[in-house]
Parts: sequence; structure tokens; C-alpha cells
Amino acid sequence: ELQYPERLNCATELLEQNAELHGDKPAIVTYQETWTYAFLLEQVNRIAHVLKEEMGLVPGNRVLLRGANNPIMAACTLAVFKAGCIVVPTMPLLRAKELTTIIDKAQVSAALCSSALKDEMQVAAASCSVLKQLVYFHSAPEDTAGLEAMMKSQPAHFEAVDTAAEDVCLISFTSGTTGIPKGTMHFHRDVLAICDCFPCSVLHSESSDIFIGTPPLAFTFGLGGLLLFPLRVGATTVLLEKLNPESLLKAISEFRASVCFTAPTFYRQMTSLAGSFDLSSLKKAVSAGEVLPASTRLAWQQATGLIMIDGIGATEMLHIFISASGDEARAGATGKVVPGYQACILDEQGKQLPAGAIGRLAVKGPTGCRYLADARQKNYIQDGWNLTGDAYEMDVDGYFYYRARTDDMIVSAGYNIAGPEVEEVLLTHAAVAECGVVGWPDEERGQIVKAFVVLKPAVQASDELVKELQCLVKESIAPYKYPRAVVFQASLPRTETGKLQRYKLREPDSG
Ligand code: 3SK
Repeated sequence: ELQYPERLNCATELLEQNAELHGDKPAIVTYQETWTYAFLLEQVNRIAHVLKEEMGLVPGNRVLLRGANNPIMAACTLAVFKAGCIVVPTMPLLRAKELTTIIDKAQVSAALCSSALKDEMQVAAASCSVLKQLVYFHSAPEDTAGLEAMMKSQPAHFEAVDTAAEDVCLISFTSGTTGIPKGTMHFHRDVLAICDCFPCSVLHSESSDIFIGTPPLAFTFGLGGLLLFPLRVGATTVLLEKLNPESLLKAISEFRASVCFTAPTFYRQMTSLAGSFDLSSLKKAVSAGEVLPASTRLAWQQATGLIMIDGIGATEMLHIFISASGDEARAGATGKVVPGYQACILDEQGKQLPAGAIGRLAVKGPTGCRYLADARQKNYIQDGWNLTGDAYEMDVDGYFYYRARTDDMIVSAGYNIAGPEVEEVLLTHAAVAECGVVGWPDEERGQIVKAFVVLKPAVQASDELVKELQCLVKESIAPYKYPRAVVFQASLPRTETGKLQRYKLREPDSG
């Protein structure tokens, strides 16, 4: 079991020793800048002083952060921790209306925001009386009220606020697949616990690693994978903005990255381009945030020779709790429970099910769900287990196999059909780029299986193609699972973190 002292500030743990032992080592790199550990610590300290002295914040104040993945965003995150305040990260693409909901719900009193995202921030700030302080970074050099200008006059040393290990340091919002945001609260010790579980026992990260990837620091998948995990082992992280599959491959090759964090859709798109890049530095490819189709895992392995590290995490749990790497990985399985956590399969009554039965995934460990003032807390935690909302099956060896979101099960004429299983088959068709499968109301069968399909460029939709896709499903899995309705669309609704929003596909006017 992980043991931490009662008083603990996670920023101190992640920074001070690294700066002392190897201050000259690059902590964060971009195409334009290299921040060594010593420089990072200094910037964090200056920002912490700005928070305290210039903005008048006190421990426990909530600070909204808003910006792309870059060194100053990373430093702001660590500075808020160090000043004993609470980070409230927000996705860069959020609109004023969504920001307003978060500011009001989390009682945010200050914000550090990129000047590139000023417009929506200003609109939100104007309608939120709780938000008293708004400071921009990356603003014009002559802006004396900008964060960088304020930092200049602050000392390079800051004594971290003496926080308790169980003080909240992060409120991360999740809209999940339902659309109504929930704030998940995490402690200083949770930040260290996620670094001491998955990265130690599955990823085996080392100080020589160079991390890279796409998830925003505002998403706990990115915060862990691209900032906390590298710092915990004194490694280097590459923080880049506006990546696409091709530019990520190029960056892996140019920065000689060894660990990549991204979502299955990205890996899928990278496979066909991988041959044109030198990926010899890459040792570990972590996939999470969405179900990893077997075809994507295979295509990636064929293209790169690397066995993907699949994982499931949740914003409520902070990071990944089921995963497997190398020889431990099994086709079709997400993996085994990450050491430090426990997992099992429960039935509707909360009784543990034996191996081979499909039921609700339940997990407990050093991190867990603490919603901020939300009645949905009682649905997520039952008898001490966190219920993630995923339907899984566990085999006799303790491997967990994803079956569906519990609300993604389609019941058609008495048959239980997992939408993702049908999606997996459709994705094997050469014409299909993306797809989402949901249950659609039907008088005769209760529900029918309906597929929303995005075709690859230059492929034409046609009735023949619909028949081909239906036949493919009938030939590949139980015939009753075939999509009785197939709709072609230009794109699918996804959250900013890439999760397919099946609930939007279920809306009557979706197609
Ligand atoms: O969605 C996931 O699987 C995930 C993974 C890691 C951290 C956070 C999340 C939500």
C-alpha cells in the first residue's frame, strides 16, 4: 500500500529534488524553448508569488487555468499547487457558457488564461461575480499587467504552502458522455499516487524517457501522461500545440520521444503514415480515453512493431487503473488491474460476478470519486466501489474485457447487443473511417441497431455500400447484431478529449 506523510505539497515532491539533483536537465521542451528543471522551478516560484502577493490569493482559493499544452501552462499548474490553491483546468475549446457553469460551480476566484483564448474568457468573466482576478499570459511584451511581466519582479524562491496530503488541489470537470458537467476533486496525495501506480508497474517509466502526446493538460489523461509522470521520474516532456497525426509522428522522430500518450483514433490515423518516419526512439505507446479497437491495436503493431499499452481510466479516478504492457498484454483485453487498485465485476444488486460474466466494472484504490456538490456521487460509489459506468467481463486470469458503456447496451428483440462490438466490425471495412453504433427506438423490436458511418475520403455513399456493411456484420458476428439502419455522416459528435458522444447520436434529429 502506498504511504505518504500527512503533510504534503505535491508540487514540492515533483520539483525540488529534480532541480537539486539535475537542475540542467531539460524538463519541458517545445520547438522554440527548453525549460530545464532549475528554470521550471524558478518560473513556478515566481508565479506562486504572483498568485499570493499580486493577486492576493490564499490557500484553498480556486484558480481556473486556460491554455494549450505549453511550458507556461505546466508552470501555472504547479504554481497553483505550490501556493496551496486549487487548479480548475478547462479545455481550450470551451465556450463562455460552459466556462460560466464551471466558474460558478467551482466558485473560482481567479483565472490564469492564455491571451489567445481571451474572447470567451472575457464573456464568461463578465457574467461571473465570483471571479475577481483575471491574468493573461502570452500577451504582448508591452502588457505590464500580463503574467510574464508580473513574474519579473518576483523572487525566484517560494516556500511551498504546508498543505495536508488530503487537501484538495485539483477540481477536474468531466462532461463524460452525458453532457452535464461534474467537478471531480483530487488531493495532493492523489497526484503522487497516480504517478506511483500505472507509470511504475505498467509503463516502467525512467528518467531517460522523453514523453510526448496529444491529450490536453486540462484532461487528467494529459495532465498525468504529459506532466506529472515525467516529472515524478525526472524525465523530459515535449509539450506541443495543435498536433495532427502527421505532426505527432514528425515530432516523435525529431525529439527522439520514447513514450507516447494519445487516443485510439490518433493511433489509427498514424498507422498508415508511420512508415515514412524514423520511430526508432519510440518504446511505449499508451492508448486511453476511448475503447481501443482490436483492428487498431493490430494495425499499429504491424506498422511499428510496438505492442500498444491500452488502459482505462476515468476523470473520477484521476488516471489509468486497468492496463497491461509488453508480454502481459492480451488481444481483446484492456489489461489487468494496476497494482495498488482492486477491480471486480458486479451485478445490478452489487453482488460480485464470477469470471466470464458481463457486469458493471467496479474499482477501488488510492484514488476515487469525490464529486463537488453533486447528487450523482451516490450513483458512482456503492459499498466502497467506484462504478465507472462500463460493462466489462473478467476472465479467470484477471484480464478485463470491455463490452460496452452500461448505457451503450442495445436491447433489440430481446437480444443484448454491445454497440462497440458492431463498431469494431464496421471499422474493418476499407471504406469506413469512423463509426458510432447506438440503439434506435423501434415499434416491433423495441430498439434496432443503427450505425452512423463516416466514410474515407473519395468513397461514395450508396445503397450497395449499406448492404455490404450489413453483410459484413452478419458474417462476422451474430447476425442479429447487424445494423438495420445505416446513416452516412461527415463527422461524429465527440467530446474535446475524443470520446464519442453516443447520447447525441441517440437524439431523434441526429440522422
Ligand atoms: O478516459 C480514460 O480512459 C482516462 C484515462 C486516463 C485518465 C483519465 C481518463 C478519463
